[in-house]
Amino acid sequence: MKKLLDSALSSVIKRRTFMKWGTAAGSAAVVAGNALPLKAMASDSAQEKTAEEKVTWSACMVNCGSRCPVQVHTKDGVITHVESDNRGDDVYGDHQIRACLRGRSIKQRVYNPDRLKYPMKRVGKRGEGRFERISWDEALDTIAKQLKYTIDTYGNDAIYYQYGSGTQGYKTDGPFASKRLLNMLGGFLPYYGNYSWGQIQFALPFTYGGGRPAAFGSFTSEIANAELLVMFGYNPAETRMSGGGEIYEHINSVNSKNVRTIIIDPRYTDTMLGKESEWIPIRPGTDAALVEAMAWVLINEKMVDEAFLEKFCVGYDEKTLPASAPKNGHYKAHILGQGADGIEKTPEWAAKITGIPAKKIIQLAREIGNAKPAYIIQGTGIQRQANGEQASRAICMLPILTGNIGLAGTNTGEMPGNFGFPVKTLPVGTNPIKTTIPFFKWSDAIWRHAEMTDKTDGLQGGTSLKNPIKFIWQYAGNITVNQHSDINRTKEILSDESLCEFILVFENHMTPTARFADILLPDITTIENYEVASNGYASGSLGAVIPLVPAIAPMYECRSAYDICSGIAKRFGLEEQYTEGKTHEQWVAELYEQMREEQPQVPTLEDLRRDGPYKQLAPKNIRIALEGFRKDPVKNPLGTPSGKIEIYSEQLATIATEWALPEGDVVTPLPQYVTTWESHLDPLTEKYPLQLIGYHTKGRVHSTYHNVAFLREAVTDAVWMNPADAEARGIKDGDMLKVWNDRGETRVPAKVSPRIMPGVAALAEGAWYTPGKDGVDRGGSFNVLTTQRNTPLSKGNPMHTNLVEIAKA
Ligand SMILES: Nc1nc2c(c(=O)[nH]1)N[C@H]1C(S)=C(S)[C@@H](COP(=O)(O)OP(=O)(O)OC[C@H]3O[C@@H](n4cnc5c(=O)[nH]c(N)nc54)[C@H](O)[C@@H]3O)O[C@H]1N2
Ligand SMILES: Nc1nc2c(c(=O)[nH]1)N[C@H]1C(S)=C(S)[C@@H](COP(=O)(O)OP(=O)(O)OC[C@H]3O[C@@H](n4cnc5c(=O)[nH]c(N)nc54)[C@H](O)[C@@H]3O)O[C@H]1N2
Ligand code: SF4
Ligand SMILES: [Mo]
Repeated sequence: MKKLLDSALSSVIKRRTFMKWGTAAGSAAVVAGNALPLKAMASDSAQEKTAEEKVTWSACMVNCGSRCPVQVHTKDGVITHVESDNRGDDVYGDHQIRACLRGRSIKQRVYNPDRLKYPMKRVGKRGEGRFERISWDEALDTIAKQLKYTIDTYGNDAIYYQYGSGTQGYKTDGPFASKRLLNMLGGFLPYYGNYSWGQIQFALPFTYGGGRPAAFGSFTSEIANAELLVMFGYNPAETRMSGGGEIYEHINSVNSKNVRTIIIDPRYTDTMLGKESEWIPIRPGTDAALVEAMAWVLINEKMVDEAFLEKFCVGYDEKTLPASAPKNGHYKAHILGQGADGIEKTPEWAAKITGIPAKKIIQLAREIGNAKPAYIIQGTGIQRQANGEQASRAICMLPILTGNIGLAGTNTGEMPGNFGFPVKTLPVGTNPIKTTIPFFKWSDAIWRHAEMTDKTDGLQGGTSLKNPIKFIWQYAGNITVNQHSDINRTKEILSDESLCEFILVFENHMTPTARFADILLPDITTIENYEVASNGYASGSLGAVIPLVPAIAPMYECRSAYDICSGIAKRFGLEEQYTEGKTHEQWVAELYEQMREEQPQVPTLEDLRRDGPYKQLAPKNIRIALEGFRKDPVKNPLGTPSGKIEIYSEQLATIATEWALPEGDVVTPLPQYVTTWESHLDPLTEKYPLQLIGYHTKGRVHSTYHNVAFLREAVTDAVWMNPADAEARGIKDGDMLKVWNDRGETRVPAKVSPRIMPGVAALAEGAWYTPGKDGVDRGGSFNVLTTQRNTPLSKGNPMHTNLVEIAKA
């Protein structure tokens, strides 16, 4: 048993190249001064005492959009290795949901030297990372006391439930367990929107109406019915990696008809790699200008679908322009130079903005105009720009103008739709606090809550905040430090302990956010927990019900959030109300039975846990976005005020006049290109000449899996630079660089490559913030460079809009 543990641990630890460590082979492993008590890892559970190998179904539950089952092999209660879904014949439709390298290295996350072992309280200054071990009783007493104090002194709205997507797959634990408790205590300040889709999700309901699945278009299976596939910053080979999900369906669809594929992205991404028909590099933040010039070509060459526009849309030309709009307020006038700005959106005009030659723009417009049908899609990097709302609406103009909507082989221009199996969740009750803040504005709500209103900062459900945030509840997130913008500013805000008085963090590892905790709680990993998960939100047509059974006993003193919250509830005399007399596992089983009553085709829980995930394909009739509307727009109107596709949005026209926007921010009723701060046209380019964009890397999921050493070796963090930009700075591939702007600086090696366009640099987000003694980040952590200034409409995260300078370190 001990031998097995030693070898499991040392195989993890040996690979750890980026932190000093020492192991005493065969005895305790010492990592960064942190003794791993092997005894604490021993399990007493009877079933794990046999020397037989056991295989347990579990899953990778992180927020990558997929959700891959894994088979965890254990011997004597110790994980030996992890296998993917390998059942069946793997034919498309009943294909294996194969985990990527990250999921397959889940053992390295579970047995990680950073693993938290017992509850701790902060000693020293907040953020210093100095902690003292405490008992669970002391931890729970402290949390209960602080909750009570916060509620009595300020009110429940001073407690903020922080964004955190590390256990996206949970249905009964984690976020659900947390919110169930907080609601019982009188509620908490909630956020709306999210870091992933903040802008697109806010903007597109103005065009297509709300009430649909979150900003979701046609399934990627529809690509098989298309003649042309146009992808704006959509990179499924890296960000939709699971064998069950979008990329698999995407490849399957493209290959089945050899569909012509055009990808528009400043980077030559993994989705291309010789499989694309054409790569069109574009200057970041300028997609809307490209679309407008293509609209100019389509209009002038009579390739727009006038009948479609008249019947299904509002605001294309004067025929359907709302009465409240100004004369020539329609899209056609705007494109032809007869609108308010008087600028004709010619290919030459757009060429200067986008960096794409006019001839190429004309050719692309003609291709789209002639392709019947065309499947047009965008990723979410585009909307993580300062004009992200405009760009995401603008891209949808291509399918709208050409009538590529609601038919086989088409897409609305949105992210693809996916099938979600309806697994039941732990009931969380209701939150009496009705005012919500945009997900991105929590750091403001700590220090300037009194200035925040609906019209300035996007509050919803109320017009002001009674209280600042005094208590942050961070479950499975690295947002509070690493994943939010402008780490140096965030640190400044958090280090003033008179502002936010308490930070509670539930984690598996000692992350940059964990270091800022006042009380730090060691959560069990998903491999140590019971759950029944559904497929992820990017699983293509393949729905799944995925069983999780603990492969190993909880390590060290780790506890589940459900158990922790039960313990806090007990201190409020609410234990019985919280648990209803049930353990977490009993909830899982009960909710599963409730689902089976509605979905009788699903196997019993016992069978599911033994045989592995149950799979079910999406019904055919949900795969084409807006199909019902296209068939009968009267019977199936959209959720917009007019019931039609709103090219001109009266709602946005109202917002444009009523909201208080900072200088330089605009909201417009039409989807159009707007220049922004820190664009290629900002005078700041004199000091910081390079546009730095981020992207999500196959090397990790945000910051999760960052501490798996062999993933760091496989996908090195490096800043992409075009050879022309590198040469101008005397930089060679592999050189250590400093990348900086007024907000901060990071050190990261160079990747000099023609895979990135000139004038633009790119760095993967998610690396752990690792400041040196001088305060400069050595970890390649992107968010030392980003700003807390929000986008105009959703008040969201423009994390890919940054001007920087780069030099050899
Ligand atoms: N610059 C820049 N910043 C970005 C982005 C960007 O593109 N650029 N992207 C943004 C986006 S889209 C998102 S969604 C966010 C993501 O931000 P987060 O939601 O913070 O995601 P992660 O960084 O993966 O952090 C998840 C944390 O959960 C922990 N965790 C994993 N499993 C468990 C568990 O079982 N229990 C507990 N308690 N903890 C667990 C992990 O250790 C990790 O620290 O980042 C945003 N930040
Ligand atoms: N492996 C892995 N998978 C993930 C994640 C992860 O961290 N790792 N994160 C998951 C989450 S929560 C999310 S939200 C998604 C995000 O995944 P994506 O939607 O793919 O988002 P990004 O990677 O931010 O950006 C996508 C592409 O947009 C490009 N881009 C940036 N700015 C512009 C622009 O102005 N115009 C154009 N045309 N392109 C631009 C970038 O170069 C990048 O290739 O990925 C999910 N999947
Ligand atoms: S990271 Fe995503 S694609 Fe990879 S195994 Fe986990 S769920 Fe699957
Ligand atoms: Mo995300």
